[in-house]
Amino acid sequence: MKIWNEAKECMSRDELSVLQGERLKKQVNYVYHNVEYYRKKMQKVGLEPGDIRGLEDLEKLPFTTKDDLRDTYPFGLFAAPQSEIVRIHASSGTTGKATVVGYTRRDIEIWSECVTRALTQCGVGKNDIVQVAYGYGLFTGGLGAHYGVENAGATVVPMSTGNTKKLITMMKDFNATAIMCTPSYLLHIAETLEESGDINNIKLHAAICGAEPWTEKMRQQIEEKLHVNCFDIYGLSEIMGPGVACDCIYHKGLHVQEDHFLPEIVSRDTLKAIPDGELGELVFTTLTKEGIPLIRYRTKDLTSIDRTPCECGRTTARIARFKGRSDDMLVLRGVNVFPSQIEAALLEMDGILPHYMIVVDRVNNLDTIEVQVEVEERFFSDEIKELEKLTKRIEGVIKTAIGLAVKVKLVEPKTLARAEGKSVHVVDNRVFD
Ligand code: DLL
Repeated sequence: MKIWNEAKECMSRDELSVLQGERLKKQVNYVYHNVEYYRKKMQKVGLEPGDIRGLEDLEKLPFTTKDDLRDTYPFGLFAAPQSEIVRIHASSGTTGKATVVGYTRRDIEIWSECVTRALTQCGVGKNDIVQVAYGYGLFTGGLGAHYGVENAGATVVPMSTGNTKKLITMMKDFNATAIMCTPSYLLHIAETLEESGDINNIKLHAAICGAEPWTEKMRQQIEEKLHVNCFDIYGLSEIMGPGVACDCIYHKGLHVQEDHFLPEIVSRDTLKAIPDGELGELVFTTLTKEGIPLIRYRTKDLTSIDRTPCECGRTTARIARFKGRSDDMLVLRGVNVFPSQIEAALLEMDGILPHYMIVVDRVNNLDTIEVQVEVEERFFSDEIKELEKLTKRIEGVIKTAIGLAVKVKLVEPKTLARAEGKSVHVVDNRVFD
């Protein structure tokens, strides 16, 4: 099977380490001289660019977290001047402030190449018609996938999200051969196709799914229902967007584009490197980024790494399917949500008590969100109509805050369990193994 960039994807591990070491030195030098925040951060621990002589010095560098991006909102971590930035993307933040990232033209070219490499891994090339049904806009999914498909020479159909009927009509009429969307949305599409009796009238052979946690079982269900080969694609806006890693036809882990992104797996407790194969937090250092290069960015995503060669011929390290996150960020229908966003929205309202519980479930493969909220006693003596009105109002406020529809259930004071230690605001009933 074709490999898009054999020179980079099949290097010996020794050659790759040399390349990564060189690029790391350059990237550290670049951020030191172009990002004041990083310069100060390095100076604080007594580091100068010359102290980083190769991969062996990586651990000397301080970590970067989402908070660093928030503290420097919106452009404080940008290393390139605005005149070189050709695109901005953003993802949701805890306090209404988004984390903002910027790309130079070269960043976009590298991103496109990474997505093209991923597509090639999935057997998708210029003879394919690919429906991109990730959201287009500030979210990196739609545009990131789109540029990669074009770069592969395939035909892109920029569907975005939100109109399943039209998507299915076009899937049939255009003989689409591949689709890129969240796994839960694809299962919804599959069920809609089953209901309309169209499931055997489609020509898809590949589905490239990601942006949210999912299980091997879901992957198999998609394959069975749609008769496709289904792949897992990973990325995060801070590092690039989709295409940081993707699995191949052997489905034994997601190949990291290691010549551009240097992965580490660290212990959740000590933040020190742990042996390959053990579960820990994934950390990335960008090696070639110009717009917003990040040093040792803590993704909070939990996985393990395998650096042995893959049957597909690629030598790049593979990360295992994600086992969850080490913070409280929820990924709901592909959207990143922090419980504190919901809390802040609730507490703005009159009559709402500071006790709530977010119950997440997966029904028919779609995430459902119920927010149970304690409200003052007086609302329960009012007419049912008043309660309904309040419910709708809260639903509206939460939707504005997180961009997702939720179901609100009002409960009487002292109904929700009180925590004795750290308060618990989320019950996630989804299973991810
Ligand atoms: O979700 C980028 C993306 C778009 C990836 C399309 C794949 C496909 P963010 O919105 O910044 O970026 O969210 C990143 O989503 O840290 C993970 O927690 C989660 N995530 C992304 N891909 C996967 C995956 C995009 N394949 C956050 N499996 C990440 C599990 C994933 N979780």
